[in-house]
Amino acid sequence: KGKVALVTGASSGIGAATALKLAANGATVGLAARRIDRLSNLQAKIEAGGGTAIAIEMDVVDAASVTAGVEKLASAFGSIDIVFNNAGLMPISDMEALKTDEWHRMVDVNVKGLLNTVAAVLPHMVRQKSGHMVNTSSIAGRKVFPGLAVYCATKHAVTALSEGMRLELSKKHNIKITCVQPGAVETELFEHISDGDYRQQMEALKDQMEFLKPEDIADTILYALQAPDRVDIAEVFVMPTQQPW
Ligand code: NJP
Repeated sequence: KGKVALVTGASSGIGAATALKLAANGATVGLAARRIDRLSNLQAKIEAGGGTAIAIEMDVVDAASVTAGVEKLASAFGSIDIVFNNAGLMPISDMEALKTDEWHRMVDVNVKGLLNTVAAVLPHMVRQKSGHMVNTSSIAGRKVFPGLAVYCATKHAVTALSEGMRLELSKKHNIKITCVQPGAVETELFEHISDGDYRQQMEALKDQMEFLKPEDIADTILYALQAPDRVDIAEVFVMPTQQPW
């Protein structure tokens, strides 16, 4: 039977592109995010192409909503084989601007949201003695940039959590963990930047270089997921050719 996959942040960008590729490659895909209308449209698109998907309204910050969504998927299809922990946000600002709501929101979604998903899916994968978790970190999970101190802190946390889980889970429970670290990808991520100057800078960057497309990251993830059992692709760092920093 095809694998059952959960994708968080499936309503746009990298998550939507990856969900489409997973479905095109035979997986049954649970499409999770808050914007259910977008997820329903994506579900219809996947089904029109002969695939299987279900839209799952989920706020990753709300542990009960995550558990309910995971149980819905597992009970409908019998297992959870792949989880793409991808929901995230990046509202750039300097620390001195004290945008504390944005700081907390990033920690809540990018870190605690991921932990909520991990807590909900791990019991399934441990019981199955198999599974593959892919976590969206970033170049910001390897380096630090001005305006991005809190975002970088959250993505460094994702990198550390991924490696920690890999060390604990791969041999003992046959669960693979892959940490994906993209450079700039053309998605809606930048639309949530409330600081005018940084927003302008990001817009200007789009004229200076060609960003990655969400499908490029989806292809990378597919490559990691399709590796033979003996191959554990722990980290993948994917950059636009024209982004040298
Ligand atoms: O951005 P976007 P990306 N509960 O804005 C969801 C990382 N990344 O595809 O709930 C559940 O199109 C939101 O869904 P909704 C980035 O940090 C990107 O670029 O309906 N879901 C939407 O589907 C992030 O971790 C770049 O609003 C929640 C999705 O998150 C990941 O890639 C570079 C949620 C965001 O989609 C995907 O972002 C890089 C919640 N509470 C890393 N809050 C890049 N684009 O350049 C948000 O290194 N979502």
